[in-house]
Amino acid sequence: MKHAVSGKLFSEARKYIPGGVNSPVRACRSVGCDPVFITRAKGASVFDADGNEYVDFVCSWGPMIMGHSHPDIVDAVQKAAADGTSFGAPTPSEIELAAMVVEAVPSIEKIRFVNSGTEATMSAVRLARGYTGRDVVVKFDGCYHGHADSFLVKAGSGVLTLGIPGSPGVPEDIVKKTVSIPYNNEEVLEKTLRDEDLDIACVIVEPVAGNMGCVMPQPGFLEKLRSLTEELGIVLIFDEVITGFRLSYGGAQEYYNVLPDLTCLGKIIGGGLPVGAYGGKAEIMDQIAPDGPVYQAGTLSGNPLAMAAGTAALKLLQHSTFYTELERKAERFGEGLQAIAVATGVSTQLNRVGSLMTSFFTDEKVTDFDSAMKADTDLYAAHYRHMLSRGIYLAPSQFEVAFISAAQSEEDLAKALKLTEWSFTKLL
Ligand code: HOZ
Repeated sequence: MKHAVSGKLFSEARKYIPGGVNSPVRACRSVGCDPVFITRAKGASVFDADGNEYVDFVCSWGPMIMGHSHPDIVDAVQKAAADGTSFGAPTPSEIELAAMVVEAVPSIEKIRFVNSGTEATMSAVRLARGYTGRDVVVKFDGCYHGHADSFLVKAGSGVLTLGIPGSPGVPEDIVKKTVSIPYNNEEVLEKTLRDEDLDIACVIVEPVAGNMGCVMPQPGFLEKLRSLTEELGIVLIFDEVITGFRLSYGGAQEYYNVLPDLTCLGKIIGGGLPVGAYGGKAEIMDQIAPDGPVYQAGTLSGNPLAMAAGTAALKLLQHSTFYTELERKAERFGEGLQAIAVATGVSTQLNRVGSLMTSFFTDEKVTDFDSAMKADTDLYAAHYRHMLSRGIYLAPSQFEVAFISAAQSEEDLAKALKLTEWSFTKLL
């Protein structure tokens, strides 16, 4: 496969954009190659500027659960755009999407739309602090909640991929207000939450960690988190930016039957347009301005194009067999990956829940940040390059997830499995 045009575009991009990208992982540094530049996408495929086609397992990092350019979503966006792209005023379309989310997500009684997952998480934390009158945020090592100051402590995603321990520019005083503890460790969790010297406002968690690769909650972990936070009056925030409308129509909280106080959403609820949202108990949400004193605002919040795309996407997800079919497809694909690992003798650990999965290049179980860090990232990098060269578009980092979409056909997945076998054989 030739990538000459992408190569030229990357050189051009680097003149104007730091690192040539608008989000660090896209620079592909940890997989030892330059990024391909995508010009269009349809269904399960993305196409690069050189005309190459790839089966897409990145799915725009989650939103494209229906695949790309779904006609219903494109139609909804085109119709909305014809009526104006932004008003900075209330619109009927935001009520429609808000009502659908409130109906779908068990713990959400009221919701506020913002423009990204980062905005959602930072606003939810401010709200939790305002509501409780306390300052400290507890998070989990390797979980990623966007790039707001409070979260860049032992964070996942690009921070982990690029090996950045924290970030210059985050004031020490803010770091002191964030406590990061191991994921899936009930003992440390209980000790931390019961520490009377800590003035804990909230715990924020990805109910399935998706930014150190896919790491599932161990049985009982989310339940313990819920019961402790409830007992201690600490606000529990689920960051469901990835898992919302992904694991089930009601998200991870429905899937695991554990209900948080606040939930952050993004990705799928925007149907591929920039969106974020946070919602939860009315008693807490009513603390937001103008009803309450906690301030948060946004010119493009509730943008009519994003609302139209999100509403169209959610309608498609309401099909009665949507999630069971997606689960079955993902399960078969996961089994195929495991069979290849066994047959070729390449040690991998497959972590999968629903249509989210990561094959870690390690022979030890991956249950937290430390075990994820044992993965052989050089092996992943070589595998990534093999797969890219044959038309399979994976996340350019061992510490991200692969997404299965409704658009991937059995043939697409069979092709990916065949090439995985070829790649693994070459790795030995
Ligand atoms: N932090 C995102 C994945 N977990 C990457 C987003 C992007 O590069 O678009």
